[in-house]
Formats: sequence, C-alpha cells, structure tokens
Amino acid sequence: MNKLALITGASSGIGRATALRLAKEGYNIIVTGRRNDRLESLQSEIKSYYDVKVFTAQFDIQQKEAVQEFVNFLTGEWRDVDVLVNNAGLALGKESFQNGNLRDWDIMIDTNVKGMMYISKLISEIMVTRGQGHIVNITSTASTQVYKDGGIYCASKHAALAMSKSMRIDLLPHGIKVSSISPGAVETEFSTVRFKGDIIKAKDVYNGYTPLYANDIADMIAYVVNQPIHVNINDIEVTCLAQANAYYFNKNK
Ligand code: 8X3
Repeated sequence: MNKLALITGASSGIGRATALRLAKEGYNIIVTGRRNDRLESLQSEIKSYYDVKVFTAQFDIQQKEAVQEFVNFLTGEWRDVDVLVNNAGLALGKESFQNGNLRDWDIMIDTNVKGMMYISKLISEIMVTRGQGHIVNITSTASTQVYKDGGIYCASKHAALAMSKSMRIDLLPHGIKVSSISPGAVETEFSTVRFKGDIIKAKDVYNGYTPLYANDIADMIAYVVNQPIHVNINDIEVTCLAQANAYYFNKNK
C-alpha cells in the first residue's frame, strides 16, 4: 500500500518540488496552499507522471479554524498521514528593526510559527494514535543565525527550529520521527515574495553564484524520509557551494 505524504505550501518552490519528488517515490500526496489553481495544476502534473493519488486542499495555514477544518475533513485513507512536510513559510520585508512593518511581522509569525504549530499539533495527534509517522520541518539557516535586517524572519525560524526539536522529544516515546532541514539561499519565489514583487531586488539575491534550487531540497527530503526505520536524521543545514553560512557568500564580482 502506498504511504501518504502531506506537504504544506505546495503551490510553488520547495513544496511543489517535494510533492513531485515524493510522488516519484510512490507516496500518495496531499498538497495544501492558498492558490487553488496552482494546486490543481500540480495535481494534474503529478498524476500525468506517477500512478499515485493526489488530494488538494486550499486554505490559509495562518487560520487556526481552517487548519482544524482541513484535518477534520481528512477521513479514511487520507487521514493516515505517514509524512508531514511543514514547508509553508515566507519572509516579508528586509528592514532594520526600528523600520519594520508590523503587518509583515504578524504574517511571518502567523505562518512560519503558528501555522506550523497548528498543523503539527493536529497531525501529530493522528500519528500518536497510529504509533508511527515522520514530521519534516523546513527551517532555514536563519533558524540558527541572525542577519542584519532579517529580525523577525530570523526570530520566526529560530522558533520553528526550537519547535521542531521539542516535538522530537515529546514524540519520542511514540516512535515518531522529527527532522529539520535548514536551507540557505534557494532560488524560488522566496525573494520575490520578500521584496513584494520587486523582481530586480529578488534576482539580485541569487546573482553571481549558483544557489540551491527547489529540487535540491526535495531530494534531501526524499533522502530523510527514506532512511531505515531505526534511523532518524535530526537536523540538516544545507547551503550551495558558494555560501558558508547566513552571512558569507563567494559571489563573482
Ligand atoms: C532562506 C534563506 O538567507 O534568506 O531562509 O534566510 S535566508
């Protein structure tokens, strides 16, 4: 029987690539996100390549009630989630602390921290009942390092990593694996979202070097979930060759 993977924030980037990658591994897939047209086209794409089942669910992970409603809606074979990939997350703005935008800060905390909190709690309840499961949290190099003008994004990712580590402890007696993957720069919509559609600024983030791509992280997620039953990969930090950590890049001048 196929295993089931639930991937949040799957309408683009790492989430989308992960859905395709895990489908290739034979997982049935639930993809969630805010953009239904993107989720539906991903569903068709997956089904055109792989013989797996795909379920799409459109909701905003910031909305506690919507997350609860979504999980309540999962019945039968769609409830037995083997792998939860907590990918939904974003950065908004890059300003000094005193000039930060409170609305942006709320959205980052509500998505990166509270969204992850809402869905992980509900899905972990199911996993505990079944006595199995694996939660993979996509964090960031910003989960252990803080960079200039990244204040609340970095704070949200620190919280996400702390939550991931605490889940691992509490779910330990239940045989549930928890892993975190902390990528550096990955060329996706991430910077376009952060700079609110300013393509020039967004492109500049990835200029002068070869960044990571969404497929690199999807491959890593596949590796993490494909370990033997007795092996858990706890925390991975991954950057491209041209990045040493959150601050140091080797860019072509
Ligand atoms: C994405 C990488 O460097 O913008 O989490 O924090 S960074």
